[in-house]
Amino acid sequence: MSVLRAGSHLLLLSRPRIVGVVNVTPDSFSDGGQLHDTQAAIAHALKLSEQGADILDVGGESTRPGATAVPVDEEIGRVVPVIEALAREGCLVSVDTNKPEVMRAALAAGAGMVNDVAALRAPGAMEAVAASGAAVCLMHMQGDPQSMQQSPRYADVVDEVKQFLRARVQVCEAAGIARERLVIDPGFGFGKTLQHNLALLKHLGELAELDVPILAGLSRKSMLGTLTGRVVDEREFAGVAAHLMAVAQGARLLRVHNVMAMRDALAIWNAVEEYGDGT
Ligand code: HH2
Repeated sequence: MSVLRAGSHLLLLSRPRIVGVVNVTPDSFSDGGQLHDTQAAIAHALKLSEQGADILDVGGESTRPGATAVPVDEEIGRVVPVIEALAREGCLVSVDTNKPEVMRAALAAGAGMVNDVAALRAPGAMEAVAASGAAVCLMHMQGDPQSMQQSPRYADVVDEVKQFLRARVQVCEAAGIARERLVIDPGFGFGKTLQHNLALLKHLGELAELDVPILAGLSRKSMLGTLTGRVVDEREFAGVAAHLMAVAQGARLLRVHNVMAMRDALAIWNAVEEYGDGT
């Protein structure tokens, strides 16, 4: 049975798990000052946990196309107090960052996982995770958030993403990060056209060959908007549908904003999986 070792936590992946998004960015809460934003983020995260999130993914910098970078100290100031409070409550917390300094501060604050859209490619990132017992999500991205959507190109998107992730898994293992601590993610929307995203969703199961749990992050993404004509906060139904398709292709972790909607969908999935063969 597949497990994820994440610091002091051991997460069984016999059924799909929910990663709840906790953005501590000025545009995600009311921006009533740092303390207010911290308290609002903690309250929001605890609500997601009650609703069924297995992992709380705390991020202090937006990675949306064209987003501007946040200085290291500011990012640490945003995420560390939130991580400390959630870890104290016994939650499994992941930090959504690509900066080694932020990783180290978050791990010291109690994070059990690093979620890196750059797959530990920044100098020092690999070492920061290797020196801890934390899990890590390795995501594929073509280019960087500033320019990635300008003209993404692949000869074969599924194969290129798979080869990239295979190489990153090998580098991690060579650095001493055991396979049980690894998660891979094709990075929907990160340097991909609609066509690329659809190909990755349809053929997500091919990544299972790498024998590492797969995370899918489709929640509120622009591909859902393009297909449905819906604005960001009206994409929940489309997101649930897309995530269930990912689960059918073997995804074991789903990064979502609306935990309750995903939990209900997975209740159906899990029941069919468990009892569907009975008489
Ligand atoms: N998507 C976003 C951020 N982090 N991490 C992983 N592993 N996979 C993803 O698909 C992924 C991610 C972007 O989503 P969102 O949280 O809505 O935006 P922001 O980066 O502004 O917080």
